[in-house]
Amino acid sequence: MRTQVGIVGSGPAGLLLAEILRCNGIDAVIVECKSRAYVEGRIRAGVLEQGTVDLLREIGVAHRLEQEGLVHDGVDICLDGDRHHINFRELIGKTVVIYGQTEITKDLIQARLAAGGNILFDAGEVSVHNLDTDKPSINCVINGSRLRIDCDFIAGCDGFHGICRDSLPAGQIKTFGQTYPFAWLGALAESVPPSKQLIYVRSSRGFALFSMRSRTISRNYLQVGPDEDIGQWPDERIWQELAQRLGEEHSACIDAGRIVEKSITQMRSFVAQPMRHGRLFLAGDAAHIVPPTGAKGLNLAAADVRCLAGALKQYYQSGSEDVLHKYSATALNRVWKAQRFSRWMTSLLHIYPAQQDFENQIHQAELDYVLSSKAALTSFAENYVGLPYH
Ligand code: FAS
Ligand code: PHB
Repeated sequence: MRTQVGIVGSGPAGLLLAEILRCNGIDAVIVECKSRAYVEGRIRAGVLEQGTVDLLREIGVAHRLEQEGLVHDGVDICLDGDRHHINFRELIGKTVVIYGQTEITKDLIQARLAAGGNILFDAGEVSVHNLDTDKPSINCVINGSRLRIDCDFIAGCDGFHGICRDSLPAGQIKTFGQTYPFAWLGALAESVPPSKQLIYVRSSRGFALFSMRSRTISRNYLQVGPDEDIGQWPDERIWQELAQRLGEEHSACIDAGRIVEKSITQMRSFVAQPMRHGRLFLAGDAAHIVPPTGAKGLNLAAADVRCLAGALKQYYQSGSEDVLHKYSATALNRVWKAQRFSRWMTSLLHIYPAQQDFENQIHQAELDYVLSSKAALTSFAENYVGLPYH
């Protein structure tokens, strides 16, 4: 098979890149190791920056988002029972939209298939080759047959556990990162969210987050130990702990409905740089991971592919590789700022192990200060809604 851009991975990064390229007349093939049902069934992010919404609108994939997305003018932060609303619209005139990553994935897959694009699901033995030449290729097994896809370029959009980042020659890439002494237990439930706002909670028992997917579907999170066993968390215990952390004054509004999915997500910060080697370009979680506190993971993936698609468009229109050569530095400029904000917000809201009591006091004082300072709240708002694109 021959294509202009071979894409490994059909998560948000791969799907969004393929759709932007298609809108610009650039051919792509997506190779995905899982099934369509598996990809569409993954429960992940929920908050979209305005830039991500604008991008989906530009490529004509925002119809359902316009109908079902929930525009939020801010978030609530609850500190030991005291609740504060941070109004982004008042502070900086911007908002965010709540719309599940699952729905974005479904919308993008439907748009691609409806336009005659292809996604090679259930691909086995995926590997990438000849990255240092102008004829890179993707090898895989589809329905038992070996396939080689000859490309001009390859986009590694295969997430943190994919094969593209590890296909770069040893020593060509530097990685940075840290893990956190806690994880998130996420629960998706058929229940009316306790508030129209997202509520981030810092309590002596640990962090909690009350989010949503619609007015009748809630998506809630609890800080748990890094090695927590989900089997120790029956639904009743999850609802009880959420209520205890939110505090007596506000927890009366909690609707303890049926939990339809629960899972534990490890917390890490990770960056691989540069995000390019030869004709292979990394985008999204393949290149970076942020702790989900700041709701940046999906939005960073969108920013990466917006940048990469622009560079590929210039190449195919003019033959110039100037913007392609700048891709990694441009993307990393935004990635590191999102890393900073995500780690900072995680530190403010989570309780670290007892041996870090001094740190916990500092974080509490910092959150106290942020909630009392318009300047600090404005900075929080600028970062949460998404910094301007480069
Ligand atoms: P993805 O991981 O989404 O997609 C990569 C794709 O590549 C997958 O479909 C995978 O099957 C495929 N793939 C992997 N290896 C392959 C191979 N060898 N060959 C072919 N295909 C291969 N972000 C937030 O902002 N808020 C959240 O609340 C949040 N919660 C999360 C919870 C979990 C459990 C996880 C893992 C992540 C969460 N994230 C969250 C981050 C998440 O939303 C990512 O940032 C987002 O999925 C990034 O999209 P992609 O870069 O496309 O990577
Ligand atoms: C979510 O709804 O999944 C969500 C919302 C805000 C976050 C993280 C996750 O900071």
